[in-house]
Amino acid sequence: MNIIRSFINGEWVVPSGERIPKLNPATEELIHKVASVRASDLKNALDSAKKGFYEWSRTPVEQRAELLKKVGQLIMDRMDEISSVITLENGKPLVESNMEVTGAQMYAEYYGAEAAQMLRDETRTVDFPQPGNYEFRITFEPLGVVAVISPWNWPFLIPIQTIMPALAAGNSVVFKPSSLTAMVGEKIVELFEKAGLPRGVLNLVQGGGRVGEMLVGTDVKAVVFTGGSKAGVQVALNCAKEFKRTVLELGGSDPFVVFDDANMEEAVNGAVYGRFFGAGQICVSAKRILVQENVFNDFVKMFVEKASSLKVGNGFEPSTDIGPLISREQRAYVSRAVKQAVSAGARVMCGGSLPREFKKGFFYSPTVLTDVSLSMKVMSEEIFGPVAPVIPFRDEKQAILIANSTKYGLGASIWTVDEEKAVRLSREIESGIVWVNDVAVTFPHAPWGGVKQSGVGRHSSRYGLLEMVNIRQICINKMREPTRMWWLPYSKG
Ligand code: TXE
Repeated sequence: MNIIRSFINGEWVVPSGERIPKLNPATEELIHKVASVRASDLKNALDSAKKGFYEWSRTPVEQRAELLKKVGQLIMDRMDEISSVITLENGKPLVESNMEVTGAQMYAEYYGAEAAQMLRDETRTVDFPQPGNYEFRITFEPLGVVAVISPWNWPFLIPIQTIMPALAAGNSVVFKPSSLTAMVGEKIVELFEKAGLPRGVLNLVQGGGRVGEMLVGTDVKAVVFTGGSKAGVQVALNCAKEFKRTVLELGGSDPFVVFDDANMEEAVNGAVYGRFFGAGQICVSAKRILVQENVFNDFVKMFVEKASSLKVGNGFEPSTDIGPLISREQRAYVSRAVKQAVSAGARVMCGGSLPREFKKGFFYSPTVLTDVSLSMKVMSEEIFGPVAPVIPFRDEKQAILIANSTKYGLGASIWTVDEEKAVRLSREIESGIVWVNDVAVTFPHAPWGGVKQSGVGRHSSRYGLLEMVNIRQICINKMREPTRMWWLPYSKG
């Protein structure tokens, strides 16, 4: 039986903690077991990361950036191997795994090319009380050991998105992938090892939520957590005790708003992709579809037609559009939410059940629901599965009201030919990201993150890099006078 390892202090190890079995979500076969770390392994990882930090933080940023570029090259060289491990563990179609790998390479290239310039010292002068009296140097110092905790739905891209800026800034990292995609975690660390990252700068600790919690409780200086809002709150509370820097990229229930002036075919295709890629298990999936009432019926007809034509199957089959859900529990949750909606009056336009043709695998049919209300779970909670509730709206005002009627605030997607209207609406919708006539695209150049229960902080772009540093001011007084007018004593005689 293949055992998934950890990487501590530059060595691959098989810790003696709990063994977590991992099933192939498409076949339910046992593919490997994850060897969880124990507290003593975590301590070793932390000790090693602290030593790694000493060396890495003193390595010139240009040299650090070169290493990231090397990792980017290795990512492309090993694309097929990485993609097939992603599909094996996560279940998504190979073409989506390839998209993940290509996206990750863009991050390596971006931070490899830009980090040095983004972290260059800045100098400002302040004319107080006389011209040029004060000079400020603004410097960007690494924080120390950063914990990176990641989920299973983008098991390759998300760790790369978050590890790259942490390392570029001069931090060392202890990385904990989801136990559901632990082998992808191994692959990531192998790339950095092969690229020649010094010992201790990146450690890998395997295990479930409890290991994540223990890691947050160590003396790491920052936690970059991507996952569900429930665990995110726990992480925030645990970090608050010591004011650890936190970046929390959490769940979402994104509105997808279609106006009557939109290009309908494009909007329908966007909704099909936005809701069903990754089997709907994406933080920025189009989880609630809002359509202006005068085009509602036409939209639904076209949407249902396309959704029901998608092919569900094993991600390794080239004809597959939608793979399985990650686990039996996840599918049961999705199925319960649909049943709850139906019993409260929702109409199933397609799907709404487990596809009959599969004897094994955690598959669920692409589902479209109408006659939904805001109180149903499919509208109020984050449903991680291929389920699209569609709801009509009258005008802009009502669209905003429905769009904001959620505790989440990650992304939103607006479809209209009227750009002014789209921008006006974007500023009213409570979210960190808005796409206009597009959905769920991501680039390293633009900040990514949410508001409300979707989290705090940003990754990607310079904003993401700046989360990984202590922004320091060095204030230099250029005057050469024995006193300042605001110094004691206040009565100067
Ligand atoms: O999350 P979980 P999952 C969100 C997505 C969805 C969730 C799915 O919207 O809500 O992620 O991922 C570890 N202390 N995003 O089910 O269960 C756990 O072992 C410390 C948002 O994996 O929260 C795993 O490694 N760690 C997004 C990781 O946390 C803990 C992009 C996530 O687990 C822990 C992608 C604890 N108390 C997915 N409990 C975005 N906003 O960009 C669990 N873990």
